[in-house]
Amino acid sequence: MRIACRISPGRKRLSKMAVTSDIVTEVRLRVQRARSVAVLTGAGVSAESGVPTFRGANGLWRSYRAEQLATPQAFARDPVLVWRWYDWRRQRIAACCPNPAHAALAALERTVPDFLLITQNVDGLHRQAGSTALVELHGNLWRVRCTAEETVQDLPAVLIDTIPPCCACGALQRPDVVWFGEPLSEAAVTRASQAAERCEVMLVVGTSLLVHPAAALPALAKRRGAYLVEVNVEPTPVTAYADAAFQQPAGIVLPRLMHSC
Ligand code: BJW
Repeated sequence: MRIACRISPGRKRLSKMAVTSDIVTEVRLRVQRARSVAVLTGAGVSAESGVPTFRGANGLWRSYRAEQLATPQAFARDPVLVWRWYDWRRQRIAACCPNPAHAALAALERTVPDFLLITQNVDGLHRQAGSTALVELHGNLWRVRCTAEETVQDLPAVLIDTIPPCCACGALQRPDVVWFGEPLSEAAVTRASQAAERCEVMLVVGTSLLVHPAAALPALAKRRGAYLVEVNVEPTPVTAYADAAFQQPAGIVLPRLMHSC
């Protein structure tokens, strides 16, 4: 199998085949030897499961405007519209299964003493694949939160009877996700930042790195001396300074990189 890859400026360039096997071997060794590994994932890691990404050709934002759906203002204006969109997405995701990329990351967790998977995804597929050292920075689509009491509840994988759903206290329930302009959980950001600061290797997988504060984590890790590996089908702002960048689907690259870990 051939993996297209780039190497960071300053690295000695080898022939394409040699670079390919060399860089795969180097990444494997770095990961095997690391005491501390952090992984940042985005929608691309679930793309091969059939979950739409946000941006790009088939991304959700192509058909829906983010500001009409993923903001607190949108929810205040039209909770029914926002809930219908989330219910539709839940139904889509309910039909999806974790793919080999999710599985490879769940397996990696079991081999690294200090491991954290930081995901921006709300689909729950990492957990379904068996990941437990996990921070869901943008929440989880399978939970609802009362807009008055802030209590959080799990949702079943069926269509919601009454849209918008209400809490026993009478207030509206909302999806337990982070919308634009809303703060992320402080505990989640602290855990993610600390993992980025101390990791020896960071894998950045399937994210466009356009949304903050998650987008700042790879640069933080790199500044603290981490070896940075990117896996994405397209270039991103990190590609230029990653130590290794694989421009192939995560479901192909990750199992290969983790093969002998
Ligand atoms: C594959 C693949 C395959 C495809 N294999 N790869 C600093 C600078 C600038 C702006 C800001 C800043 N700080 C804050 C902001 C504002 C804002 C922001 O970042 N805006 C930018 C858009 C400019 N950030 C916020 O508002 C955040 N809040 C905040 O900072 O609060 C501060 C505050 C403090 C105190 C009081 C009040 C506020 C919140 C951000 C919340 C983001 N929410 C969403 C929706 C979640 C719920 C839902 O799902 O409905 O999160 S938006 C959406 O984008 C979602 C994603 O998690 C997030 C990131 O997207 P992701 O995962 O990168 O997906 P895509 O589609 O963009 O990319 C997919 C990638 O996969 C592509 O690169 C493909 O190539 C690749 N790919 N197939 C490998 N098979």
